Amino acid sequence: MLTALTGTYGDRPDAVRVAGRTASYEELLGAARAVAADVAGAPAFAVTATPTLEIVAAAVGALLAGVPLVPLPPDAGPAEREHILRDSGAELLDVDFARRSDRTPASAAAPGDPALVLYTSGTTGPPKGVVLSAAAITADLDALAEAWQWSSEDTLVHGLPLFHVHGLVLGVLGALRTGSRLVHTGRPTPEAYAEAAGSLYFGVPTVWSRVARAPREAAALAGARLLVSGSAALPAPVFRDLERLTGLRPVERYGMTETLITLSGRAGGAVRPGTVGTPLPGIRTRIVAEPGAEIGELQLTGPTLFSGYLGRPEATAAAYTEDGWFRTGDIAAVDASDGVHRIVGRASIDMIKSGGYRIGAGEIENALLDHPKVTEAAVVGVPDADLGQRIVAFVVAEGVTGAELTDFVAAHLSVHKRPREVRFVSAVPRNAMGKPQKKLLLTDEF
Ligand code: MCA
Ligand code: AMP
Repeated sequence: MLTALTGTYGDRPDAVRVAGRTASYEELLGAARAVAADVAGAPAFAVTATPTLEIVAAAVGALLAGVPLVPLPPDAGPAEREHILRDSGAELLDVDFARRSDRTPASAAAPGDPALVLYTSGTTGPPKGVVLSAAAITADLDALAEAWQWSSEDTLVHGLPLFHVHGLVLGVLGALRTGSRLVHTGRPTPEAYAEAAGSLYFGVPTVWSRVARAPREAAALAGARLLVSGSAALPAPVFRDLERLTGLRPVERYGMTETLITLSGRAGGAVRPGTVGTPLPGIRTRIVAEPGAEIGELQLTGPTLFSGYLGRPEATAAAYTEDGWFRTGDIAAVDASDGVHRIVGRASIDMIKSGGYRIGAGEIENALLDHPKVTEAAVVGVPDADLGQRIVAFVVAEGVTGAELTDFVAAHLSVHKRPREVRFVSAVPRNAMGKPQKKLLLTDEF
């Protein structure tokens, strides 16, 4: 997977730049070898995934040693950290980029062995560990390199978090696979994107909508070759604003932690706003719809799929149909004339996408119910111009403020999982079975 580190494309002093610090491939390899020596033989290891050269060295070290890396969200509170460490059995490693080794430890790892374990939300319960093999990651990166004509001539720029597929797999391992220079801007701000002078840019829709609202910074991207959006739906007005300001039509792609990226528009191809392109090489899709309907659940198969949820064989089995197709839980439609896919929505109201982060309503509800003053809680995603959806919590509670509850969730789980709005109600509407009627919460009455 690490062709750039084997000398294929030569070396350069600024091969990898993360939040203002640069390293050559040789320096990165030396630091990664030291990590590999530290973790060799362990079942897994964890690193706090602050955007730094250290997390890049940890990801490379994991691959060299054949030991899966568990990247911990840097904003995770104690409950989330403890859950991830306990569930994965990983020990937390402190990486020092200045420590170098010139020897790669022997590893018996095979391509199908776990390389990464990424924690992601379901609709209920705590996050599950998604096990990704080196083989799945390599298949995905090669398919994307083909789709985007991504090569060692490129400078990839992004500022996405390094504990999810988008930032870590595409944004770091993708650069090391293709040999493109990497500039991680620390934060995904319009100013930092403009300054970085890249040829290829990655962003979630919230990032692109902020770029589109900063015309001067957006104009600085006109020299790029390709702008790629993913992790949530790119609103058509943002697509049009970007095209007007940069002269580039952004390419949208679709994926999931469990499947990696499976659908994408092509560099040089015709892209239409609101569409996510066609299946990548090796991916097959089908739409499972009610008779007569054109939209239905998107299901897929292919070499980029995960190896399973760590330690949860039932949850893994439930993610597949009886005939072996992965159920995405997304509702989609396919244009019969050209095979271009459109994501229409999600099957479950309990899966929220906010700022490109996937957040399960049940996880937030459980956190709120852990607060001594809260007796009932129901969480929904409400349309939001900046975040796509924003988390709104409806709670029954006395003697506590909304800000206190927001801080409580931010501190216990993650800052990015905090409700952006808390509404106090006298009761959560429920059906005869006692199940919350969340659709009612989205009406004006509440
Ligand atoms: C505010 N802050 C608080 C609180 N309120 N901190 C603690 N407690 C509070 N109550 C602070 C934060 O610490 C932070 O401070 C600042 O407010 C801003 O935080 P936040 O509001 O969360 O940031 P944002 O500006 O809303 O973030 C927007 C974003 C972010 C940058 C677009 O959502 C983002 O990085 N999204 C990317 C998600 C992603 O990569 N998803 C990929 C999933 P300070 O600024 O001081 O730190 S992988 C995937 O989906 C698949 C495979 C795919 O298709 O890609
Ligand atoms: P995650 O596991 O965090 O990667 O979230 C995966 C989910 O993000 C998918 O199931 C979709 O709901 C959503 N998603 C990713 N890319 C897109 C896209 N281009 N358009 C719409 N939804 C997307």
